[in-house]
Amino acid sequence: MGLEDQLKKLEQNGLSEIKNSGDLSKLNDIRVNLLGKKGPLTEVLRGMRDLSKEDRPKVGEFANRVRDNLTATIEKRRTELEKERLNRKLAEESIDVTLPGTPVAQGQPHVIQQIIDQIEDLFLGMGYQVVQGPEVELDRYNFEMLNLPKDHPARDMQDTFYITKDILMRSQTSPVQARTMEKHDFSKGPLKMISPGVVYRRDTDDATHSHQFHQVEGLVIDKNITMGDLKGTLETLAQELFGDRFEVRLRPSYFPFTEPSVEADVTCFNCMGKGCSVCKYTGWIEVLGAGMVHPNVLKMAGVDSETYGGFAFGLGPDRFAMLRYGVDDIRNFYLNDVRFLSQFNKRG
Ligand code: 2NL
Repeated sequence: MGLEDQLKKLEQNGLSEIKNSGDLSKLNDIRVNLLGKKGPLTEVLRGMRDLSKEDRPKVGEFANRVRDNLTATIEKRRTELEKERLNRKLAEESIDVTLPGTPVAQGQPHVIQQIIDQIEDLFLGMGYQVVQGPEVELDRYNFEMLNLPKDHPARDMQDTFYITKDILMRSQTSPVQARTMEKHDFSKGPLKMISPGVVYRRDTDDATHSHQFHQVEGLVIDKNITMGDLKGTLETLAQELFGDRFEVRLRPSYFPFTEPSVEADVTCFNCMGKGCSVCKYTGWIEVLGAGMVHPNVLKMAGVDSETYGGFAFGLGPDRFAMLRYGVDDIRNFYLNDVRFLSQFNKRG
């Protein structure tokens, strides 16, 4: 067989081998076999030494074309196989974007804190400052400065956690207000503050009593503050926490630190004032205590009680939460059972 025939046969065999090659590594083997130094093409080209000078360029050109054709076909096949491999990979590794995601457990502020946050936002919006203070207090700030005389029953060892004769766990957040009033420079403007926080009483825990609970107290001191200012403020608070249609009613009461003192009721959320078992058929629910700051309290904090006066109120976020969510046992708030607390997860 002449060299040209050998080349033609080699080309045909090569092309069909390339066409039938099923994967990239086989294709590479084929390329090395066909075109490598020990391959048939090199072998044929070596035979060109024996050709005449006239035949050599013609056969040489033919051989080059065969090599180029084989090389180009191998490249084409390689591109095809690579594309196939990529498509296979994409199909195998495809992500089903419609699959439901893995839920991430998310916490939320404690339900009592949610209520405190809401109260803070409201009063911050009305220009009040939010002030915190120590839970371990001096008797002086917790009682003395709030016009609670030494023989007052609230100062009884039975009712308060005393640490020493003069140091106690605060039984209200008023000491924070006494401290703030004492420091306030009234020539720079009025004092408007709320003090949210934890307070302590020596109570035996039951459905309606907890030895540790929360209080938010509010205090405004300025010239010409009236009971009307107090009532308007409490109405704004009730409507923020319960809804637009809620009204506030003040009843006379007694606290040592206010004179006059009042108890504030809001429209019963259950019957909207008609009378039901929740409000004991009065149409009203008691939610907080308040009053005009007692002149003695002003004097003891170094405030001129002839020029300045103000109102104060104290409320229990625990009671608010119980009313709002129909919780009948205060201890639920302190057991930290996630099954209970997660019910108040606004994020669901
Ligand atoms: C309640 C209601 C109240 C106050 C707290 C207060 C604070 C200062 C001056 C005057 Cl610094 N008053 N706080 C006033 C009225 C009621 O709490 O049921 N307390 C046992």
